[in-house]
Amino acid sequence: MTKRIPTNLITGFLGVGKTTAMLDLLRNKPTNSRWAILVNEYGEVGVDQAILEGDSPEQIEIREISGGCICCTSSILFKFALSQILGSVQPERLLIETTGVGHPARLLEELRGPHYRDRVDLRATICLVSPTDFITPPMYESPVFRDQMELADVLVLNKADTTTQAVQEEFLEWGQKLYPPKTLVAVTQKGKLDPAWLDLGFNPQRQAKEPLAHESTKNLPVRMDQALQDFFQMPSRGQPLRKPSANNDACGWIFHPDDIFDEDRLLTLFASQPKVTRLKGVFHTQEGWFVIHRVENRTTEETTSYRRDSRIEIFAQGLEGGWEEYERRLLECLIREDAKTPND
Ligand SMILES: Nc1nc2c(ncn2[C@@H]2O[C@H](COP(=O)(O)OP(=O)(O)OP(=O)(O)O)[C@@H](O)[C@H]2O)c(=O)[nH]1
Ligand SMILES: [Mg+2]
Repeated sequence: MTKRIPTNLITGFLGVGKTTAMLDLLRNKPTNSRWAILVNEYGEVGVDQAILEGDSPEQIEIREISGGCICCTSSILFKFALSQILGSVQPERLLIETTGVGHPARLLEELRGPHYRDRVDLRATICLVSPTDFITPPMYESPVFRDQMELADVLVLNKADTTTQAVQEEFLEWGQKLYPPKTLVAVTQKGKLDPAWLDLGFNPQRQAKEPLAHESTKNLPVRMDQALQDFFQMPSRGQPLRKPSANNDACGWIFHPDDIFDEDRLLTLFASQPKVTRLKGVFHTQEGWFVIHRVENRTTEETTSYRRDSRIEIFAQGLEGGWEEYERRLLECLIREDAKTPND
């Protein structure tokens, strides 16, 4: 009989620290235990796989599905990747990161359904919450945010370093009153999750309050042709690939690996964009390769060993000049050939 693979969903809104948490779990996993990661990115240009690849303690099986939520637009691509993981990779554990705007209900249903239940041993769904989202009343109006919290077995306030003790206590008190009761409510920082939480049980009684949240996108045509086309497209120097999302609320770019960015110009550009909800990218700069994040008006930068290309994904609404103008500004951050010194 095939072994059922222990599987967890890591959910949470944009930029709360899901990938950071997965990296921390990978660093602390038992040596020689083979894990696989499936990451879903809403934007067309996946960045999380690059971040995971560039920072994982060892070679790890990662599959990324970008360009929509795996619960709707990209569900066929999800099934394909999952079957491949279950069939050929056969990991000892599978972690699935949903998109920050993803609605986990249909995905959980699918994983519990007849097709996967003999192969997937679904365990606790862990939802991370950021203090800013927790204390921002409009977030409770967001169906996706509400159901991510509703469907979680383990609810964790991350980024404790960015908030007060009072907010942390308020979160614990609020989380412990939710019904059906959460298996665990906790506070952490830097995505630090106790690996034992992964083996807590999954409670099938948890119901989505907003099951139709993604209904409008459920029957969008399968995007196989786009996926294939993307596979064969390559950027050339100074001419990145631009990939806006289907409803234009996000856009991604892939740059040739030999395009070198001026780090200061990039950071200045990102700091001057109040309408950007979330930005993440990997950049080849004159100082080396960096992962840059912008979330909640904070920019952070870390080195990475990823080298394949520079790539960026942005969530923004109402950016002046639209994506074309943004691309022009990104291109202005490139170091021109004739401006390079012989040592570059
Ligand atoms: N200050 C602080 N920053 C954190 C913490 N955890 C994660 N971050 C930072 O938050 C940013 C986003 O982290 P990610 O792990 O990429 O978040 P994510 O939820 O995977 O983001 P998406 O996949 O885009 O939704 C990064 O700059 C992290 O370094 C924390 O506990 N405190
Ligand atoms: Mg992520």
